[in-house]
Amino acid sequence: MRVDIVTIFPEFFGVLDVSLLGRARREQLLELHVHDLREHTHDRHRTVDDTPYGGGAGMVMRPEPWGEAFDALLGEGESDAVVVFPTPAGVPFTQSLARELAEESRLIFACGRYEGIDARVAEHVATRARVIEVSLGDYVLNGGEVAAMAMIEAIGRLVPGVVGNPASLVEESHEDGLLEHPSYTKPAVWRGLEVPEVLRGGNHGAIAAWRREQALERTRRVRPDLLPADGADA
Ligand code: 6GU
Repeated sequence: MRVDIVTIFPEFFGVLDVSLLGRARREQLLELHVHDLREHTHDRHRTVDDTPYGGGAGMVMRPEPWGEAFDALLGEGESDAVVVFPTPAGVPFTQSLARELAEESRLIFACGRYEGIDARVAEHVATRARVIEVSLGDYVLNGGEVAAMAMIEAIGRLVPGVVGNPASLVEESHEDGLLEHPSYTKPAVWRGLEVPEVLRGGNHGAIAAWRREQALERTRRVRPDLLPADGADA
């Protein structure tokens, strides 16, 4: 998979060199390219923003640098890339969207700052590629950079080969619509706290049933919105 990121803060993305994604990058499972939006400005101050039409607080990113950046990335004709605009006004980013995007050959993340990007940019890019505006959740970040990083990590680890043991992807929170059961390792007793007996038994049927019950209980307690409204087990 190839991922392009356009940002006025390329240095944010240095962390993509460490850990699992860093290795995936070195092994060429993920090809990541970070682009500085200011390369597409032509004035002395490398201006990327201006005051909003209609008034109001804050600044809006001007469309021209974005237009040039997309011209450079998309080329002529229709592109097979999916363009992601991280924004708190987008559709929720979920594990299912991460799975869908992990199947794509090319993603472009357009990271806006300030009060957003002139709305014509997404409208224009949508005539040349598939565009989605995506939000991490119901809170506000200063810009799309940290959100893009979170999405790239969630998507990147689903690309085949990035996570060493694919079985570990199956048992996680959200993969089956439930939160994950609690996990334990050695020692069996730590500071007076015991690992549940059933996990030390080796009865795999009993262990699976216990884990499912724990996952259900935890989901009911902290995320009842994830369960079907009729109260039936997921
Ligand atoms: Cl994707 N961007 C920004 N700026 N804030 C957010 C967000 C995205 N998701 C939640 N808050």
